[in-house]
Amino acid sequence: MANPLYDRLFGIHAGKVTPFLHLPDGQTISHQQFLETSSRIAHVTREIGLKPGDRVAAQIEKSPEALALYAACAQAGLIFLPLNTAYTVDELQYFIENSGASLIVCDGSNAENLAPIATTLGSRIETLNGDGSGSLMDRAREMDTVFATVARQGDDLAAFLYTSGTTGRSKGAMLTQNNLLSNTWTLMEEWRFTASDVLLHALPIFHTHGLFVATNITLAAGGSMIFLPKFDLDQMIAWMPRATTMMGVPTFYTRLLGDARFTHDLAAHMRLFISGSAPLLAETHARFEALTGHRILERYGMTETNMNTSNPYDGERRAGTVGHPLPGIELKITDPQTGTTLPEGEIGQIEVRGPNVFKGYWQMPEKTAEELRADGFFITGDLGKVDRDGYVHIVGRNKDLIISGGFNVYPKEIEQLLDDQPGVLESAVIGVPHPDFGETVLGVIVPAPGAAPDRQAIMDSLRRSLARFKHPRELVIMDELPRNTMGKVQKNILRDQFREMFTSGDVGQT
Ligand code: MLC
Ligand code: AMP
Repeated sequence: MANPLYDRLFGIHAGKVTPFLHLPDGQTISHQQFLETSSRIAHVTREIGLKPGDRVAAQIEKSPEALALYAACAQAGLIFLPLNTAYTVDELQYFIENSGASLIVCDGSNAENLAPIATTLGSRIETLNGDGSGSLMDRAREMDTVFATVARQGDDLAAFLYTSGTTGRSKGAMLTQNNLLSNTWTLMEEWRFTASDVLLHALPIFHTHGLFVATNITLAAGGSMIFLPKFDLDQMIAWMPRATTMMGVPTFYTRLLGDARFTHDLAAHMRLFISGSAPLLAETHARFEALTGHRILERYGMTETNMNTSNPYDGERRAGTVGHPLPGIELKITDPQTGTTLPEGEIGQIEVRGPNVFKGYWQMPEKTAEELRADGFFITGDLGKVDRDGYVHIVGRNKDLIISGGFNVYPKEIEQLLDDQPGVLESAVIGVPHPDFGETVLGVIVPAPGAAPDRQAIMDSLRRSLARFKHPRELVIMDELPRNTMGKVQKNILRDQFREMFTSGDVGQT
């Protein structure tokens, strides 16, 4: 096949007038209309001078046109680099420079801020707003609706997704066409997606979950999506009767359960509810089943690997576990120190190998070698065990990571900024339980001798550099940080100390 990703997900729908996207205003976009939009965008990229293998960085609101940009990149052989809409200009600068993006697609309101970065790099800026307006679509409208798909191999890169690291520097995970496609087929079959499925899609489309898991599977199956710009309870409840399936992070489920309009009857017709990106509490699983009769299907994945494990469609969906390794994917539990495989039932680091595993981090061979073994096993940084029935349990993380509402926050990045603030001697950033986001960010700062750090000024400074979801919900001042005999900060002691800070209900949002 000339271009497996494009041909198998998008090209197969050429000429189909069946609905692909149902929009909140009641409009529907057919497969053919979607393909025409993406082909027009592909022409724009060609006219700008982009060549196969060039990177397209996109920080844009979720819209049909934004999704069509992904398809256009696949068709033109470009590497798609979607970016969280919450990122600040400081954060964007790093991603754009590191990837060497030739084209930046951004919201019109941000074009001026990004112009200096584009000028330095010699890259182009086109704008695309949430309502589909902007220079990209102005140009696209003038283009032909047919584009000759650029030939690509399965091993060619399709996307870069940036993921932060424990050192505080983000790494571009390079995903090939085969990485994405292999996972798509497997999940489509495992979860029995067909052309009759209508997926309630309220996830962002700049991450693996909303872009690859949700969209690719729907495309491969020939189904359709109710394409909501974001998670909104009113919309979720209004549209659920039209859906057959839903995918969400655990916050989606706890929010639905907290709304009296979400009833047994509203969910009765649904075929499947899937959760992932963060741990689903067994208690949420049980409450959901008690109300709706549905057992949420929990799966486990990562940016670098797409999906690794899943609870079964037909068999027992075991609460508090992420199910079995997917077909074609090997999973082992190893000793973090020695790398040797541990006996069944013992806790160690989770390693995975399969066609889903990425190619490495963009221009970071050392980082790649630290996490991706020569034999193809990827060290996930998650700690877990496999029980007697083969179910994988994730029990913790061997990496310093906080997952807030499904978004990853790496403490190091925040600590580096806190340490630089006036009056701060040192800091520690930890994740503590939060009723809505699962975990939330707490900053602990130690004042320099005789100093009295201004917490408000510190928060204002963080706001300028960091995306909102990374901001500490609270900044606590302590005389010193707990350390072990080696001098290492004992974050577990801090986590225990502040465990109930946001669950006892007496602290507001910062
Ligand atoms: C929004 N805010 C968050 C936040 N999302 N803060 C912390 N954590 C988050 N996840 C901020 C908002 O900017 C806002 O700030 C305030 O918190 C409250 O906003 P909200 O209106 O309550 O939040 P909302 O916009 O509804 O977003 C919450 C959410 C969203 C859970 C719906 O974060 C979301 O869609 N998360 C999904 C993330 C995801 O797709 N992850 C997949 C990663 S892929 P203010 O100042 O305006 O009040 C992956 C691999 C895998 O992990 O396995 O899938
Ligand atoms: P990301 O880097 O955004 O892809 O996040 C991947 C991380 O999310 C994994 O390494 C896990 O720590 C976590 N994760 C994903 N799915 C689950 C799940 N079902 N249960 C627990 N953690 C999960």
